[in-house]
Amino acid sequence: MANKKDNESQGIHELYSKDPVEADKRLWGREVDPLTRRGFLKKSSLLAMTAAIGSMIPFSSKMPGGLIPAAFADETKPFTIEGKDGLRVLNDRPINAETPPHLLDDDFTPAKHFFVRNNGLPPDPASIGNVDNWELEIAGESCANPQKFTLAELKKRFKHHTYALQIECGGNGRSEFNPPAKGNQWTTGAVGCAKWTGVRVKDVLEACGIKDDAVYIGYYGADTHLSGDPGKDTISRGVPMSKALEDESLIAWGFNGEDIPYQNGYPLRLVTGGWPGSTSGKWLKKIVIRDRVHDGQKMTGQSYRVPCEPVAPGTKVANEDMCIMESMPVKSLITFPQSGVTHALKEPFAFRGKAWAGDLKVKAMEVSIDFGATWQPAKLEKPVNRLAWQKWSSQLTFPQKGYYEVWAKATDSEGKAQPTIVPGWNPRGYLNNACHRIAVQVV
Ligand SMILES: Nc1nc2c(c(=O)[nH]1)N[C@H]1C(S)=C(S)[C@@H](COP(=O)(O)O)O[C@H]1N2
Ligand SMILES: [Mo]
Repeated sequence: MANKKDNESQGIHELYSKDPVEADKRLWGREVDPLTRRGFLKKSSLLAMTAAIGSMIPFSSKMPGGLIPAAFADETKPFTIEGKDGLRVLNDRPINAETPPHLLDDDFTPAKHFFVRNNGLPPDPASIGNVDNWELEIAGESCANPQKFTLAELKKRFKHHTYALQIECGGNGRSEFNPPAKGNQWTTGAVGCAKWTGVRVKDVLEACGIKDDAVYIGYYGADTHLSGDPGKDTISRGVPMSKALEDESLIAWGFNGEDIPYQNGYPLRLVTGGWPGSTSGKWLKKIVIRDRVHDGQKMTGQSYRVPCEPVAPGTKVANEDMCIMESMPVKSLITFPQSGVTHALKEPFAFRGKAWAGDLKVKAMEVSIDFGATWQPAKLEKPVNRLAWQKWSSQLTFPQKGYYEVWAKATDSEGKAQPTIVPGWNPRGYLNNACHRIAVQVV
């Protein structure tokens, strides 16, 4: 019996990612309506779930079906990346590692906790050499006066700016899509917010002359393709001129007052906060000003694109019906306490987190302890500057002992709120901004 239970709890993530309705049935004997995701927990299913969780569930009648209980949180694979600590490694070639939510509790994400998303192999540290001589080239058909700058020249010639900027991978949350999407199975941790220091993209491009027909920029970095072929780019994406010329778009060398960490683009990177992380080119060598939408590696086809119109899960979508992702959707995390915490019934439960909304601001934050049946407002702080994440906090009490999930929901300045379950399925599994949940045992 004990053995059977072990097997089941080991396979729970796999079961839910394959077929959440079937997972509910097999693990708890629970029947769920596949469309509404609602279904009564029969007495026997409730007993099975209560036994696995180890306590009773006061709001069990509100618990939606097809949703893996947050109590069964993810396990960490042992693997170390130099300069990083406590990250969950998804892949080691190329390196992809995400940050568990409780390690995103700092106002600004420290270097050791900032996630890593590499498409290829970072440049050999030995080849980086003296960074004062690191060259950045500005070119492209819509650049009137192409030029090269060394890092020392960039620092000398242009005004320095520091902004706290939030970067989130477009595929963050991919692991919850069903049918599953190929690619790194990010849960919640492909996001971070650091204080970046550099010069404005705008100042540098204007010094090189932006022609009237300019519509987009594209970047190239010094990392190499996994195949080892020097003729192939790993990734070369960009943003429209309007985003590139914003005050907060930086060519940065500083990260929380220090050099940018090696895995995060040392010594120079582009930072376009609030947009898919893939637009913030690392190990930056070249920016092109384009007279068309940039067509570099991973700008075309289905990469970093979603269906222009919503589609049913599992639909094949033609390339011409896929649109480039721009500003990221509203989202939030509970960063304290860690999921799985035990809490004394008599004590008030204090918790907190971060919220962000792409190019917009977060205007409201709400929390729920009854699986989203009712919501209470949380305290929300202003961002330190545009495109920085916002801190929020809350305190509440539980009505009785048992198993609870604390859910958090952010609403952006245009009134769009996070969905409580996974939003629009898309072939590559981007833009999952479902509410974050943590498990709390009240004793
Ligand atoms: N040169 C280069 N830039 C890159 C990438 C890359 O593989 N190579 N990955 C992109 C993607 S998809 C993301 S989400 C962010 C991740 O930034 P980070 O690794 O510093 O967290 O970098 C972007 N910039
Ligand atoms: Mo990404």
